[in-house]
Amino acid sequence: MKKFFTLVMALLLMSFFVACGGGEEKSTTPAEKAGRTAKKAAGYQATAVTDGGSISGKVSLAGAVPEKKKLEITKDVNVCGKTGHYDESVVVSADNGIANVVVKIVAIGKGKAMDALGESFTLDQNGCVFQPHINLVPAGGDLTILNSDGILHNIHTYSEKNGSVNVAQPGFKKKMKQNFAKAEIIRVACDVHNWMGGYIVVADHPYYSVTDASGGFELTDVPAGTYTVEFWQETFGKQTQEVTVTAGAAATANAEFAAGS
Ligand SMILES: [Cu+2]
Repeated sequence: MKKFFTLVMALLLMSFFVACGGGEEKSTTPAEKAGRTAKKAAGYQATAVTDGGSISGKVSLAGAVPEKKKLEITKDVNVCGKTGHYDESVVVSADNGIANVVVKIVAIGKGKAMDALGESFTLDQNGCVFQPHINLVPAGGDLTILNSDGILHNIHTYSEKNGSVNVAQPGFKKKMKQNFAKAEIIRVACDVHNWMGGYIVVADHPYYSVTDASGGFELTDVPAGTYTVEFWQETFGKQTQEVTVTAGAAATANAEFAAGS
């Protein structure tokens, strides 16, 4: 009996030490993290956002959902023609949500750290399609460009603020990198396959989002304040809205584009 009692006591003591030890995590405050990861984005200051709010919503198309336009594949059919290709200039869900709309806060001076945008940024050429169609990349950061197809592609960007890129990427060159210094939305095309198109969105702060397949988006950890939110769609252009965010609360900003607008 005495032996049993000693064993129970030992187990109790062990669990006590395990419980205490588990709580000793090395913590990093948001301020430390923000300071450590502040990138070169000129004019933007990373600070700790302790009681931020959010802005979320849906971008919709007014009127009937347009029919998907199938594209004709005229080159490298054995690689590019494996899957169907559709026009991506307006991608609309069954309930009128528009995908691939770039949503951003205009001219926000400070807030969460730049790395909230993500850590690696990759544009793949896969099946002779740019994936993803819209690529976010932080100003001063690298975009990794992959060629998963094993055939010749030619990356060609149409930029105004950054230098233009016009580089062949033969099938054997699986990976290359490009740096974009200034905030801008840049159209990217392939000179070999004229149906290939996408956009590189160079961000000078982390409050950017791209709408998902159903048109939804969310901007998180937004410091309280009143902001201009911009919605950019490659065919319909841009529109803005004023949105007020209160500390710790969720604000809604829905937008609507009309076909032909
Ligand atoms: Cu190509």
